[in-house]
Amino acid sequence: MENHIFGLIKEEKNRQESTINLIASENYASKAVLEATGSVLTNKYAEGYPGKRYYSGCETIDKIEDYAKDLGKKLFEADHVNVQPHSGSQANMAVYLSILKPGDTVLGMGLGSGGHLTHGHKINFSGKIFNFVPYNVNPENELIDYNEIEILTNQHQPKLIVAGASAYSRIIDFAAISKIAKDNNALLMTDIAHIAGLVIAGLHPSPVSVADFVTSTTHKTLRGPRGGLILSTAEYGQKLDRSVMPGSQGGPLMHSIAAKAVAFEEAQTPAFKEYQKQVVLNSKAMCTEFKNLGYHIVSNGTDNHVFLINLKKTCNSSNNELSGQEITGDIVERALEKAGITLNRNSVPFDTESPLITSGIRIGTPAITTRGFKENEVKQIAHWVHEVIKKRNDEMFLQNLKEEINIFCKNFPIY
Ligand code: DSN
Repeated sequence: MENHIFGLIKEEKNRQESTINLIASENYASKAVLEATGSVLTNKYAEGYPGKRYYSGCETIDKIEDYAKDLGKKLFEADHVNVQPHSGSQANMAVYLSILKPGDTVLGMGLGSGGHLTHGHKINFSGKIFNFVPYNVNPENELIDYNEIEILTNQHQPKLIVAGASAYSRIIDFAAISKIAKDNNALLMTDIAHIAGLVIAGLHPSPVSVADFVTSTTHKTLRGPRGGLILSTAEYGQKLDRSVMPGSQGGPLMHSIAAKAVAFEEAQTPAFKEYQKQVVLNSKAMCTEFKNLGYHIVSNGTDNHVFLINLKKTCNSSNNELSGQEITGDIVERALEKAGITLNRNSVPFDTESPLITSGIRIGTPAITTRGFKENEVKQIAHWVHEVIKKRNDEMFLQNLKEEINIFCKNFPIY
């Protein structure tokens, strides 16, 4: 079928195939996931849960949701799972509404330290409805400061602590935060949207046995369809389900739930574990290459799929090529886009620039690893990024590099 929108979908597919994607929260879903997402399941209304729907004709739908739940529980070794959240934000909202009242105090990682909007930012529903107190990374080493979490918890006696991040490159000690929560009679929600795939593969400690709630998206390292999920202890299962539907959502997106089940099946395979290992190897290799080029990596390295570069501190004494340059995240993001490399500008801890400008960029390896890039390729990409930063005003250079990257990408087809 050729019409305007299908032409544009083709155009977007070509963009994805011919450019390098370093956006840490994106990935390329398998053809099977795409097929389930684009299936006739999109036609069906199924408000409610398996066996308790508000519509007839849900016999097959029930089997699909039950199957997705069984796989999800097995994959994460959780007591209870809800696969209906339309997104990570909806998942977080459903947890908050299941246990908090407006005005309740919650501790969450500040956006500037790598947290997420829904972890209490004042312009987000979370910060508007609840009294969020932010915790930040240590200004010296840029690592989560567990002492500060303990002090703030003692001081504010939150009902809930939210752990997890969108831009943090180190292992998070969920067990330590759980102990602080328990000592203060607070509940713990961990948001593993970014690291879910690493958790499944055993490359990051799982929070499932130490947290009351675990939320995630399904489309980042997990490599499924866009969507969310929530895991909880058996104790909170019923409350949580009511908070998702009817509390904060209506009809579930059954095509997306089916695609989540397909992704869960894929995540059980040895190939998925190998993929996650390579994601981390690539991240570490690329990070080291940037360090060798004189860049300041936030927290001085990475343990996972992502790392941040503070462009304001790019220069060190061994690299005077970059010294004294006034570079911001937005300038680098735009120049890289012209050269066929996509990533996002990102605030760095205690950033003095606005979130629209930023002093940093965030680099992630989930997508490029899916298309088959290994250490050699990611080192090459680090050098390309470096060249673009140096020659960001040279339009001819950026155009030529875009063509070179297009040819390079043809060796690594996505679909
Ligand atoms: N927008 C996602 C990210 O890029 O990390 C978080 O929701």
